[in-house]
Amino acid sequence: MESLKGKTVFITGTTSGIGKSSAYAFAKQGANLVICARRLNLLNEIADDIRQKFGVKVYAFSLDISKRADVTKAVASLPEEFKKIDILINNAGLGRGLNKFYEDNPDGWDEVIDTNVKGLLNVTYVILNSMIERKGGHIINIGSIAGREAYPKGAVYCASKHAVDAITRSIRMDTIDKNILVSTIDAGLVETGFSKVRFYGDEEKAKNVYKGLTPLTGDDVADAIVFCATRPPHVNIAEITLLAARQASATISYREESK
Ligand code: 8X3
Repeated sequence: MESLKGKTVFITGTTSGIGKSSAYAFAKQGANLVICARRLNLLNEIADDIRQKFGVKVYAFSLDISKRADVTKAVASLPEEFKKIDILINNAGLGRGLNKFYEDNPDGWDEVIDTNVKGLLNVTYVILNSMIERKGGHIINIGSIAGREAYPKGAVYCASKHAVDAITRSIRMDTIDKNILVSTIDAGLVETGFSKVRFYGDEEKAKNVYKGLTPLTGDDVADAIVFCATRPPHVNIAEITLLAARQASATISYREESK
């Protein structure tokens, strides 16, 4: 296992779920963190807790990744000691609604595409350029099973995650001579705030998504991300598809009444 000690890891969407779990998992391995999200208070609490628990350096700032000018400015004005990003984890993303396309609320589309696709492009563009300048880096995208399969009622979310898959593969080709690694982690049912956001705060609907089986946790996915980031230099984990044990595909799961 390659050491993460002293490496700088930039994580988007770090206030909850996979992003938050990743921040703790990388800090535990001695990595310093650059973390961002829209909710600064919560982000600062996480940053303080991580500094205290693991003694690593953490730089936290508020960012809406869908605003390209803000992303460019924020990355350019990182404090000197955080400028050299070794690993970028493109985690920020969301779904809005689970409806047949012709019944869907178009208001959710922009948010999904602007964050999952354009936001990822905005962040990747600036950080990748700095990695190329320094001749090395690792980009780890958080895709989804929705980027491997389309499923009913998921047209826009699935499209956004298929886009992440295409971006991952294209950038891997574009940077093949630049000592850059590009990976994607595509998870299925992970119990985080994802479904609550997708259902606009409806807890009951969110809970039902994971009913009858034991879903993955953010920590399970963070484990896979750390694995991906700690292979010897001649190895690239191009993609990992991570499913709950009782999930066979995006739409096929085995659920038990008692769970
Ligand atoms: C979230 C997983 O199955 O709801 O990326 O699309 S799923």
